[in-house]
Formats: sequence, C-alpha cells, structure tokens
Amino acid sequence: MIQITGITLRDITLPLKTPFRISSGVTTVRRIMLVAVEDADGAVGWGECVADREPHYSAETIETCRLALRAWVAPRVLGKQFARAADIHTALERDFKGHRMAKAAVEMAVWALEAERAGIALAVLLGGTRDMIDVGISLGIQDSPDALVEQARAARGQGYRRIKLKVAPGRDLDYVRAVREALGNDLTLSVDANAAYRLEDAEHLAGFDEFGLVMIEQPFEAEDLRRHAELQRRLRTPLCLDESITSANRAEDAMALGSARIINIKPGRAGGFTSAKAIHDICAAHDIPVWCGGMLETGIGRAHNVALASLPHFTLPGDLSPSARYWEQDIVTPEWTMTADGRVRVPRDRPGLGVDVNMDRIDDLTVRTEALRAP
Ligand code: OSB
Ligand code: MG
Repeated sequence: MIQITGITLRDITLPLKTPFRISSGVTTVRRIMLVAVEDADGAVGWGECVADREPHYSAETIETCRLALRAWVAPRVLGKQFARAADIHTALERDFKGHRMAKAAVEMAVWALEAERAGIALAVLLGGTRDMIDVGISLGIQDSPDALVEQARAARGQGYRRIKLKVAPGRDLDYVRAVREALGNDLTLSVDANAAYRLEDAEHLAGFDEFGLVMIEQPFEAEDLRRHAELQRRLRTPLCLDESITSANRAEDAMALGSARIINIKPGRAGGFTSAKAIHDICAAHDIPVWCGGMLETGIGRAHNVALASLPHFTLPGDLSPSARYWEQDIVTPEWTMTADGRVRVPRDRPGLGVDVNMDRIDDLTVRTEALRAP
C-alpha cells in the first residue's frame, strides 16, 4: 500500500544554455513546477509538470496546474491509500475532466515513488524492455538557413540519430532545403510546426515532400484531426501528431481517421504513465510507430521519459537530449548523457528514477514552494 501524506510544489527557474524558439514563441529561461510526493514512511517520489507559463502549447499553464493540483488533484490523493501507482489514474479520472498536465505531474511522481519503494527501476516497473534508446534532437527556429545548417551539422557530429527542425510559416521550405543540401540525403530529418499552419496551406506543405522527411509533426491545431487526415491524403510524407494525442481514445480516433502515421507520446501531456502506456499499446496494436517527445525537461522529467521510452514499441528516436544540451548544470546526479553514437542508457539497475535528485541545486533554483498536506 502507498499512503500519500504530502505533495510539495516547487517552482524553479533554470536558464537554457541557448534560447529555444518554436512557432509560438521563444524560451530563454525555463520556469518549471516540480512535484515531490511523500508517503507515510517518508519515501519521496518526484514529478515534473510540463506546463509552461503561457498557454501556447496547450491550454494548461503552470498557474492552471497549481490551481488544479491544489483544488482537485491533492484532495483525491492526500491521506488516501493506493495499492499501486496505476490506481492513481482511476482516482484522478473519475468526474474530473482535463487538466492532464497537472494530473500527470502527481501520477508520474507516484510511479517513481512506487519504483523507489519496490527497489526496482521505474523503467522496469513500467514494463520497459530496452536498455539503450536512440536519441533525436529538436532544433529551434534560427534566424537564417545558414545558422540552422550550422546547428544541424553540429548535431550530426554529436551523433544524434534524427534531427528535427522546428518550422513556421516563412521559416520552412528554404530552411529544410538548406539543411538537406548541406548535409545530404542520409541524414534522418523531420520537421515540427507546433500547429502553425492551416488547411489552406496544404499545397505549400506538400512542398516538404521533396525533402524525404521521416515525418511532419503537428502542422495543424490539436483538435483538427479531420484536417490532418485531409492533409495526409495529399502528402507522401508521414504526419506525426503530438499536441493532438491526449489519450488512448484520441490516438485511436487519429488512426481510424488517417490523421497520422506516427505518434509522439509525452506522458506529461497525456495525463501520466497509465495513459501513455495505453497510447503505446493501442499504437502497437495498430502497427503505428511511436517515439517519446520532450518538453525541455530537467533531469527529473527526462528520467520519466527515458523510462517510458524503454517500452518495446518505442521504435523511433526520442527527443531525449543529454542534460548538457539544455543546462549548465542539471538538477540530477549523474547528469543525463548520450553515447557518441546517439543513444541514452536506461538505468535499469538503479531503483526509482535511476538518478539522484540534487536537493542543494534545487534549493538554489527554487523561487516558490507550496506544501499540500492531508487534512
Ligand atoms: O513540440 O515537441 C515539441 C519543446 C517545447 C514544447 C513543445 C515541443 C518541444 C520540443 C523540445 O520539441 C524537445 C526537447 O525536449 O528536447
Ligand atoms: Mg512537437
């Protein structure tokens, strides 16, 4: 039995080594809400909320998550007993719509707690089988095609197994063409639009077909499954959905409609590991490849993502860059690293997250703390 006695919300600020620009805006300093869940025996599990300050990626923000965690998540979890972390999902779904990023932060922390208590790796508890995962990099929008070529060249040199280019109207075909021409056809290349286009752009988007991309990620709004299906019928390049995939049912709908041939799974977006595993399973049943996306997480969120990505049907490289790509210093020890041939090792031999949470570092970065306790 897991008896949750406390949930602590800790906001930290952490500057990115280099600003990260996507179609909806630029991030220079990340503000991240970490969640520490404590049980009656004093064991702690860590979670990381993937919501940002502004509702650019989804409707949720750090402040909506804070409200949801305080008002609705915490009361369903605190002082309650759960046989296993998987039961948290049920408790958080009953008559409680949406707020998936808020739910995920606690749900994933409880999975980490259960793994820690059981003395097994989170990856093993989740059903992971792989011990090495292919890593891809997501390159932000640059000021010129030449600048992007330099970034892509450096990424290839570091061994990344797939390079994803963020695109937006006005910064798309010429940028991709420049990278293709400079680095050749062997490079595994994809693009991610973060919903910056509309169906009227279909003909323009068909211009990507000549570059041999492995996928075009989320060209349209999250809700636009039918429009994605219409675009997919007009493109050779596979579409991949990210923002749209908030549940296993949504993934099933997308597959049935033909909205995507590849799916990006982010547990922090989909309400947690139980939901992410269900998306993984339904995609496996439909033979739709999946990969693990990222949200510029710290080493805590990365531990969760690496553990999930070790499940058998994650066959494409994940956005699981090493700590040093994002931060001067991460908040975990050891930091996450990548092999010279672009892979990350799954710490299957260490209990829980597989890395230690660096409390001194977190204390230094903390700008706000809120302790929620059982009544
Ligand atoms: O769409 O995958 C995305 C970062 C912030 C918001 C959305 C996305 C991203 C990334 C970053 O692509 C990937 C990473 O964490 O390295
Ligand atoms: Mg994306």
